Amino acid sequence: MALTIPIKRAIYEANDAKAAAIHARLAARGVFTVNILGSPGVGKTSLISRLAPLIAASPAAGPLRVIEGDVASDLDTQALRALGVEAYQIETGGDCHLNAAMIEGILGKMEIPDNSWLFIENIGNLVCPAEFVIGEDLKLVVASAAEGSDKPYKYPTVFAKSAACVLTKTDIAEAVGFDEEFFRKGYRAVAPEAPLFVLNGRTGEGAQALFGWMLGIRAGG
Ligand SMILES: Nc1nc2c(ncn2[C@@H]2O[C@H](COP(=O)(O)OP(=O)(O)OP(=O)(O)O)[C@@H](O)[C@H]2O)c(=O)[nH]1
Ligand SMILES: [Mg+2]
Repeated sequence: MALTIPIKRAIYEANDAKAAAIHARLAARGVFTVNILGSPGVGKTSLISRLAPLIAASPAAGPLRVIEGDVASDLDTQALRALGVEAYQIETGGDCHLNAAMIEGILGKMEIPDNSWLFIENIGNLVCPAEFVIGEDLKLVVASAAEGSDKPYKYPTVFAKSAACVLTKTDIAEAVGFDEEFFRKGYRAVAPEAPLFVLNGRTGEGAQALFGWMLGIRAGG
């Protein structure tokens, strides 16, 4: 224990410094970086695929680049590329979160135009990814009806650190017994000021409201 704490602190401090340098470099070129967090299968890639056409339809808002984080496979990157999205894969080979060094590595292989949106889909996990900054302007946490209504109570850190929550799969709320009021109460307790957007990742319903909010935040609102 006495040894573990200083080592952990050193890991966080080294990561924080690298992430701050990444953020400074990207922000200087007007790149807006969003770290997308949430459990496996919650709808993170669906969210990106729903926002991508809205971004493409607003050329003044800047182009989109995506970094996909997964323990293994490039399935999400291939799915996004099939939609015409420029996506790049990080395979962690076992690590349960992305860190700043991984982002620095992949950025060296990417061409990111000035004023781009940079979406980074983190590893599906509600715990570790919340502990590592990776150069983002903001975190977005995705939660789904299928995971149950109690997630903000059980994993408060990721909800508290995110600028907004996106709730997916409410179309199957009844089938899975999701109590949206209880979920909202828990979320409100850990993130009193942050908005909650409902998104159907299959139809795209709700994506416009989320995108409008992101545009406002990016513009400094
Ligand atoms: N019914 C329903 N299904 C959804 C919704 N959003 C996503 N899905 C489905 O949920 C499954 C997982 O979605 P993904 O977007 O791949 O989830 P993910 O969070 O990127 O998954 P990982 O990258 O594996 O962590 C897919 O079959 C989607 O079609 C939704 O709002 N409603
Ligand atoms: Mg995914």
